[in-house]
Amino acid sequence: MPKQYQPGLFSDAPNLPPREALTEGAVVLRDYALNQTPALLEEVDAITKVAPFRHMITPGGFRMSVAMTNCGRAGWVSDRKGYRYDPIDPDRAAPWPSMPARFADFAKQAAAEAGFPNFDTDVCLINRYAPGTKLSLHQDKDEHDFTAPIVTVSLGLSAVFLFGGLTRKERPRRIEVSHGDLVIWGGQARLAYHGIAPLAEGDHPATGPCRISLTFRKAL
Ligand code: MD6
Ligand code: FE
Repeated sequence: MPKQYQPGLFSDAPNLPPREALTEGAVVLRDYALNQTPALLEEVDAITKVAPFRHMITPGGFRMSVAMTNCGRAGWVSDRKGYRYDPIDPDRAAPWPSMPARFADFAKQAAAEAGFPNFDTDVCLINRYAPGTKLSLHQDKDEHDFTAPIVTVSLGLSAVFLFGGLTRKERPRRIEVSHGDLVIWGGQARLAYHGIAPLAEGDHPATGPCRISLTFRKAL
């Protein structure tokens, strides 16, 4: 059966608002990146030609289903020793590709729009999700500086973003994120639990059968 363009996971839902506050310090900006998605994806292509997507190993010894790479002054890496930011790509024994100016400028503008002016990102983690791939609920706490927000950009297939509270007990909200949507969290929400539900099958004109996310942090 040929795969069809996926109009949205909830195609019978009414139009979603361009801006939706999730909690104090966390907001969804829908379509915010839409006019820049071709340029952002061109940068992803250039980065992954140098530092290809790979499946990292968790400290517990499992292969992550999300394929990852990085650009910037360091990259988020996971292996048997743990999680960390490393200025060297361990697969290539070389520095990560540098952060494109377009990435840093875009992240700064988006963070300001969400109420976090002067966001000075130094790391961009690039994730690729195939259908069935998920990212379990977790907190981002490997960064040195929790005063800076996290800015995530969704490209390609839609996904359900899980956004919980500051404890694992709080049941996460399920937010549909589509091509060009941003989720930004910081301030009181900086350590909120979050994740991605298993990706549905589909094919997107911009990415093919996958979702790509960019997550900008200030890690160092
Ligand atoms: C996303 N990614 O891909 C969200 N966090 O939309 C993450 O939250 C994330 O991929 C920490 C480490 C790796 C990740
Ligand atoms: Fe995360």
